[in-house]
Parts: sequence; structure tokens; C-alpha cells
Amino acid sequence: MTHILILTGAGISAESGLGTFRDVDGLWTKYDLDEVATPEGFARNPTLVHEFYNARRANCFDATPNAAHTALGRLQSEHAGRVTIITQNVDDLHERGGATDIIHMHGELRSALCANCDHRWPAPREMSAEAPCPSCAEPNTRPDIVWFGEMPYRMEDIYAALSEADLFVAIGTSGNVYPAAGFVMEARAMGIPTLELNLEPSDTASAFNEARFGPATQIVPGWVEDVLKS
Ligand code: BJW
Repeated sequence: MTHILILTGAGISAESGLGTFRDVDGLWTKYDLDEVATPEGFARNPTLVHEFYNARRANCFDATPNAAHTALGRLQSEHAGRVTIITQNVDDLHERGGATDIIHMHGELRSALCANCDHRWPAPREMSAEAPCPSCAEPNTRPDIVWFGEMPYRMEDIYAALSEADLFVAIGTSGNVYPAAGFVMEARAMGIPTLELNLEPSDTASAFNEARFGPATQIVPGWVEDVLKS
């Protein structure tokens, strides 16, 4: 029974109306990533960072999963082997699309984190720099998001899953951000077949054994259908 390891990025949620980062109208063309996605930016202007993530959280809560998310949920419940989903996305559309045990390596919009005591709790729709931590009461609360220069979450679980995988599939990610962009090379080094599903060839496209290009809502359900038939 095969173990399929799937890495997803912003492209899988694009057709749910959530912006990607590096496409022509992506988030990094409108916001300075040094100001909104680094610990230094948060230290300089926590209000600006909270405003950025409050807007993203509102968009996320109002969005609905698309056919690619629900296809992966179906794959997890119907595939005879194991299916591990690692997402770089901070939205919860995989969970709402029926998938379970998602590894959110870059954190989650629905979680809040105390920068003082590391306590986590469900984020309110609107967070603010002044709100006290419910555990230690310090007004030092932040979105539970992995910013540039910070260690992504659950790396041990990720490398353990990678070492046990029979197929590595990357969906809707540009291959710009490490360590996620390096997973394909690590899979290749372990002799694991690799597949890219993306709108267009990513920056790491040449590292994949196979590829299917097109909108996620079309190519992901088609690939899932093929896996379940095989
Ligand atoms: C569709 C579609 C449709 C569109 N259908 N497809 C030099 C060399 C190597 C590394 C570094 C370096 N200098 C610094 C670093 C490290 C740094 C890094 O990688 N920087 C690069 C910019 C070079 N990385 C870090 O700092 C990370 N931490 C780290 O490395 O810790 C040390 C460590 C050491 C050893 C082991 C492990 C760790 C942390 C990275 C944190 C990233 N954070 C962000 C923002 C926070 C989350 C948020 O606000 O949402 O995460 S950045 C942003 O990029 C976000 C994303 O998760 C991430 C990846 O983006 P993604 O998902 O690929 O989106 P896009 O927009 O880039 O691509 C979308 C794709 O979809 C495109 O290909 C489209 O074509 C496609 N698409 N529509 C299908 N309809």
C-alpha cells in the first residue's frame, strides 16, 4: 500500500479567492514582505502586521474549499494506503474540504500565539497588539504564523513522513521558499518518484519526474481519480 506525501501551496487556494504571493497580482506585489512577514517587521509595527493578518483571516473565514481541496479529502479517505498532507498555507480550506491531520508548516490564521509564554489559543477574527495573552496576561500576542527567518513547524514529522513516502506530489507552490522548496530534491535523493501539479512550471519544475499543468480545480480532481482507479 503506497504512502503519498503531498505538499501544497497558495495555488491550491487561489480559485477559492485567496491571493497567492508571487503571481502578477500576488500579495508580495502589494505588501512589503519585510514589513509584514518577518519578526523584525512585527517588532517595528505590530499594528500593521495585525491589520495584514486580520484582513487575510477575514478572507479565509469567508472563503470556501474548492474542488482541489475536496479531492484531496476524498483521496485521504478512499486511498488504501497512507496520505500525508503538508501545507504551506495558513488557511483551513484543507480541513473544511474533508482532509484530516494536516501539517501546517507555516502556521495557521485560526491560531494565536503569545510571544511571551508560547501559549496558543483560537484566534479571534480581529487580533490586536494590545490584547493580553489569556494565559500570562502580557500584551505580546501575535498571529501563529511562521515568518521569514523563523523555523517552520513540525520539521521532524515532515522528514519522517518524507523518508517513508512512495510518491511526493507538490501542488500549487512556486518553489521559492525553503525548506519546502527543497523537499523535491530530498525526495529525489531518496529515490522517491515526484510529481508537480501546478498552473505553470514552478522554479523547481526541472527536479520533478512528472508534471501536470492547469488550474488546481481541474488537474487535482483528475489526478485523484487516476490514483483511486489504479
Ligand atoms: C496555481 C493556481 C491555480 C496560481 N492552480 N496553481 C537563501 C537560500 C535558501 C533559503 C534562504 C535564503 N535566504 C533566506 C532563506 C530562508 C527563507 C527563504 O526560503 N527565503 C527565500 C525567499 C529565498 N526561508 C525561511 O526563512 C523559512 N525558515 C527557515 O528557513 O528556517 C531555517 C531552517 C533551516 C533548516 C531547516 C529548516 C528551516 C521560513 C519561511 C516562512 C515563509 N513564510 C511565508 C509567509 C507567512 C505565511 C503567510 O503569511 O501566509 O509563507 S512567505 C510565503 O511564501 C508564505 C507561503 O507559504 C510561502 C510559499 O509560497 P507559495 O505557497 O509557493 O505561493 P507562491 O505565490 O509563491 O506560488 C503560488 C504558485 O501557485 C505559483 O507557482 C502559481 O503558478 C501557482 N498557481 N494559481 C494551480 N489556480
